[in-house]
Amino acid sequence: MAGRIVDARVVVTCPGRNFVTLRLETEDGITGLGDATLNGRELAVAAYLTEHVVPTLIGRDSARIEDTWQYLYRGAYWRRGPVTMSAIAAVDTALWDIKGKTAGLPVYQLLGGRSRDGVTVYGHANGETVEDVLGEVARYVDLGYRAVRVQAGIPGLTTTYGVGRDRLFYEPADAAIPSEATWSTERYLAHVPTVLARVRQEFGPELRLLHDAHHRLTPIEAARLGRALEPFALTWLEDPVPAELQEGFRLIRQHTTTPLAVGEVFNTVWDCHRLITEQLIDYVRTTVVHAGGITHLRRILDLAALHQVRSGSHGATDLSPVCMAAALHVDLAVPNFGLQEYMRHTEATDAVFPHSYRFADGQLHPGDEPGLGVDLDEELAARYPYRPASLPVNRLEDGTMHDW
Ligand code: KDG
Ligand code: MG
Repeated sequence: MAGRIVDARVVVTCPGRNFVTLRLETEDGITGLGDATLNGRELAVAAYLTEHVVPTLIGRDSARIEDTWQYLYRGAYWRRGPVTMSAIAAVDTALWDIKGKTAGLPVYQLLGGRSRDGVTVYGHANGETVEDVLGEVARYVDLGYRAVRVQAGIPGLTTTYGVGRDRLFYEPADAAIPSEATWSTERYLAHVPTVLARVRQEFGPELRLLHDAHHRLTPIEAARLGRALEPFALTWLEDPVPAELQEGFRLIRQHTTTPLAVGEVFNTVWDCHRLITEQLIDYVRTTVVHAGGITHLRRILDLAALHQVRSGSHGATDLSPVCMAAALHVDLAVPNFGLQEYMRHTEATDAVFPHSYRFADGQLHPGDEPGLGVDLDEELAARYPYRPASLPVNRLEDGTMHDW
């Protein structure tokens, strides 16, 4: 028995980028960690936790994960939204960590045990030119990856989403006041199919290829892109349109057989229930941290399983190793796992969050330590104080605000 929660602390640290972590401790001295990082809005979640959640946790039975989830969700009255759901996620994840440690079992065992041997991941190959991109894809293949997301610079645009300075990680939050990028759908639609064509030609039919449109198209533009990409057999086209409008996917679906993935900005099942039940998407990309923790992600994936929609959890560097570990336990257990994104963290981040998950042969393995298998070195974390950093904004070439 782990017993009652006696301490709850929010740790904000910036080992290269900002992370918000909740650490819970029980009367029996068992600790649990939960990721609460929301890129560019970190302190909003930290304040939500500190001011409104932590006081309600002290004295609460750490074993009651579902009841605590319902308390924080229904009890808030102002439900849903990324800040609230990231805060709930942090508590939920920490409680699963505690339950695993109490039982002496890795979390995936509590979720029903393994459904597969390892979690297949995709890396993030990017470059300004097609030649750069080909070189980066080759590097991922050499590292053992079986799936690669391909992002390229667009001729005529100075910066492009997904193309960064660092090779194994990509950090778009680059300035305290959002930097401004320029976007042209016409230039993008003219160029991207030529890049995917080259990559498919060079690497053959077996390598799984993906591409992220990052919410910038209208449904009919996305339909056109999906159709143009059909010959290159993508595993998925991600976030083709801003997804507030779930019905928008019907139009895309009518025109293309390119599989669709969406969900990194979703917070609850209510953001995607129509997409799932009408089979308008193929992969749902919600994450542990932004969608209410392991408890709620599992609920979304159970609905998805009924409709042959698979998981594709977001795994960018702005989700901490605590979230990555939690995602891997879910990935290993659920019947409808699809693919897991894996953008590597910096060495400094890995040092602050020592973890048992390991990469081998294109797969991640969460390890068999009780709980999540991640720790937080608080002394080291304290050496990296918070630094304000926002995600960029986008304007069309004539200055009109556009989706980033
Ligand atoms: O914070 C925003 C990033 O997580 C996002 O831009 C990364 O789209 C992304 C992806 O698929 O990794
Ligand atoms: Mg994405």
